[in-house]
Amino acid sequence: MTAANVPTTLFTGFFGVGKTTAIRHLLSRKPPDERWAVLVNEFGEVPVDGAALEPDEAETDGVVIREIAGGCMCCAMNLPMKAAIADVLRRARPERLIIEPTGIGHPAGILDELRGDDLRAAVDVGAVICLVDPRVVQDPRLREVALLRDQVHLADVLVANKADLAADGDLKAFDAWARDLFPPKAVIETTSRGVLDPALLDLAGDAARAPLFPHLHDHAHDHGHDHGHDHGSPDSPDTGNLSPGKPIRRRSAGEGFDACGWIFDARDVFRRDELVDLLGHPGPVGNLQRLKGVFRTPDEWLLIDRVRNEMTVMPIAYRRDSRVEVIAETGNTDWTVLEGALLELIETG
Ligand SMILES: Nc1nc2c(ncn2[C@@H]2O[C@H](COP(=O)(O)OP(=O)(O)OP(=O)(O)O)[C@@H](O)[C@H]2O)c(=O)[nH]1
Ligand SMILES: [Mg+2]
Repeated sequence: MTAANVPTTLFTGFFGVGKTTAIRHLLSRKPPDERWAVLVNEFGEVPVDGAALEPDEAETDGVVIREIAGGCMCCAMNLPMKAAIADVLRRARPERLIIEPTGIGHPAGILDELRGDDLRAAVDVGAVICLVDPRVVQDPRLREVALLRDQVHLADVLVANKADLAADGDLKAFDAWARDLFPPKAVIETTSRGVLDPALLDLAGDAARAPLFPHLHDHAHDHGHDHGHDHGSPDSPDTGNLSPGKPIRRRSAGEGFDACGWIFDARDVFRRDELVDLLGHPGPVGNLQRLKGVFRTPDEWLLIDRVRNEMTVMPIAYRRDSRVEVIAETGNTDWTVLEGALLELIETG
């Protein structure tokens, strides 16, 4: 039996705005007897969101997480995304599908795929939900960067997340800006920690919303394939040959950003305080946009999550391997120095 009309929701928004947090919250409200699938497409080659989404043991029922690594736009809009959607529908047979593209993914490409001949019958595309940080609404970048404008423009639902970190003035500016957009949004929300009404997943989308910059995703190949991953196998790197002290390193680049990720053997144990200190001040990394990692430390496994200068550290249930992904604006980042510093923090003996 093939999948038909699986309700599908797309979460968009820039690096670190809170997409995964919102999805995690919605998963926590999933009716216990339903099966949901989440497809996460990350910019770098070493995906970490899957670890963050991995539910506690008690909640594993009925949630399938699938990651596609190397989500620079050329790939996200291309075969791997379509193949991954078809594959997850076929294998997981979900009753609901949630898709999180990379923070710089162009939603038009994914929507084209979802509404195209191959997937149209399988999915029922609901509202597109775009998260923004209300603190940047007054930042000219949101108005000028074509990609971010299209993320906002194509959304049916616009959510100001991280309201707890925003000033009243930011929230007022967000509201005025959001209400002024044309065509108008179906829903405008303000929230913190991604707390959203699950009913948004059943809201119909407006397929007539057209991108302002429809050719943006066609041009993505201009950046060249210096990220060297195999387009035929979009899954996480093979970790079969890992050994202690010898991490796998994967670099990628595109759209003005460089990413580097490492996966360490599960037997590598990192000295906690120095690790937190290093990732808070990671030396010769240019304009750091995003850092996500899971690490084994002597007492517990930690999720370390940094969005520009804001960092959080918390225990995590994931135990498979230590891994970290760093995204910086293209520049003079020396990844070798960071790798050396990380290796220094592995406990010996
Ligand atoms: N203070 C605060 N932190 C938040 C809120 N929402 C998310 N965060 C934190 O912001 C960081 C990034 O959240 P994610 O949910 O991973 O963001 P994302 O959009 O999925 O990030 P990428 O997938 O890397 O683009 C995490 O440390 C979250 O805990 C919020 O409302 N308030
Ligand atoms: Mg995410």
